[in-house]
Amino acid sequence: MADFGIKEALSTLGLEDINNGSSTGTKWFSNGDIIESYSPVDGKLIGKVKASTKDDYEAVMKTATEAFKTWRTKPAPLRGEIVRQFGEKLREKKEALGKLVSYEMGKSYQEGLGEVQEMIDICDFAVGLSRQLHGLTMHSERPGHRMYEQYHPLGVVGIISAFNFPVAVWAWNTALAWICGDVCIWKPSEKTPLCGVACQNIISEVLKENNLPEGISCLVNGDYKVGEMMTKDTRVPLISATGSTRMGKIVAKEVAGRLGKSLLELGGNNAIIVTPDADIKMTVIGAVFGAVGTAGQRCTSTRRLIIHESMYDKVKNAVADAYKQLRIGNPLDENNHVGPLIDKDAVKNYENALEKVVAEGGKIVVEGGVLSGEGYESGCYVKPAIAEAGNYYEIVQHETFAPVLYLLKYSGDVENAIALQNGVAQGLSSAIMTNNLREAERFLSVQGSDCGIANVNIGTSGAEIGGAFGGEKETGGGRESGSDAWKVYMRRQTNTINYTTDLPLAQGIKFDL
Ligand code: UN1
Repeated sequence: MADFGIKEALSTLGLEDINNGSSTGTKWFSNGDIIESYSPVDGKLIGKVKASTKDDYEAVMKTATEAFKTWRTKPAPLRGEIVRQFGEKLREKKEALGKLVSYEMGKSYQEGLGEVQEMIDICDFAVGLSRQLHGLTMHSERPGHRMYEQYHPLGVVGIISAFNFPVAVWAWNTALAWICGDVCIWKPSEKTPLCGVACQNIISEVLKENNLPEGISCLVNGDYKVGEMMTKDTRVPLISATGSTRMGKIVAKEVAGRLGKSLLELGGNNAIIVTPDADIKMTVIGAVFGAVGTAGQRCTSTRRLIIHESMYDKVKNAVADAYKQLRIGNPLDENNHVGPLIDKDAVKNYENALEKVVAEGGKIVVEGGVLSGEGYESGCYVKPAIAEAGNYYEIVQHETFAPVLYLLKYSGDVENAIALQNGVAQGLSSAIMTNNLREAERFLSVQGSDCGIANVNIGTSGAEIGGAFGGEKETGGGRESGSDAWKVYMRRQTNTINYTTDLPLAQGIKFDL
């Protein structure tokens, strides 16, 4: 099989056969078990990473806590300058890192590049923000008093990220946290540990070149047990966790139990509503990319198409026809649209979902199946499938993290479609395809979509970093990346200064001595 430049990419990113998984910036160590990273692309071992032990974690935490004391005193625009340099390095390494993302995670090379672009974009955004960490000033009710608020950094931010966006989600968090004056400890998914090591190698160059102390950018590796060290740790005021709702509920409970803050970005069950006024061509592109992009493993992936009965057959046939054009295979080969699922467990979940939807009475429109034979040796390649289903089906109520698209029919008004769209436990992304202003505005109104993201004439996935990203209900309520998401990484302090010689009390209370 062609190498697709993987060897070169691994060397550009400073990856070795066996890598230490704990780092405080430029220093590396690790005493835990070996995590092997196999590519879902060809089933080959890419490399190994040594997990972090409790002692490794303690060493990292101690260094991070120390680093915070100096990092927080550096003016925010100077912290922004470090993030600017990081963005520059990412530009240099974009192809190599995009390739590694594609090879270790399985998404298409184009999507791998897109993910690195999201990192670059958030760096640019954070650089600008580093001069805009604004607080408000208020008018005091007392004469000769001044009142204002300011934002201070929180301390050590713990980042737990998922396999599906193995590099970008870390960058969303860490770029903002750094300009805010926080230091970060990142635990990447144990399914994509090399992406974590590669990112740390990139930032370590910037840290070295600027003579920065150890502890600003830290990495730990391992399974949920390492995650637990972070969630239970009172030295971590904020945990930002991305992953399943099941994981999020455990993290939320643990962190809330110690009154820490958590920023949760969990499962989605995203729908596109297709109204009688939809543009079919746009609908097909939005739905197909949404459903099969990243092999259906984005939290924003389109899981449900809610189609008006008058358009139902037309849309169903058009989407099914488009599926015939999909080429499934090595994601590094740019002729292919769909790569593998992350591993064989994911394949099993996909198969279970298809079995379940049929058992519940659903009808298969585009047949699924696991691919085998030449090019599919890893056993992780599956055919994107489409099934007609009911919104009330148990399987439709859950997030199927695979390329399975459920078709639902609605009749009457757009309100009926919105009710179906909102009738699930998750609330991340949503979309409506319509050229009808009334329908679009109703979808966006207070009685409309209950999701964190609501799009008109765009699919459910592929959000830009400039907006706040996240969702409601079982998606966890967190907001990351753009808009004012930076505020989560800081603590707000209200300051009132009296510049008179009297001490008047608020609310006009008299207290004379
Ligand atoms: C995720 O799947 O966790 O909106 C993040 C999108 C991407 C991010 C997805 N920008 O699809």
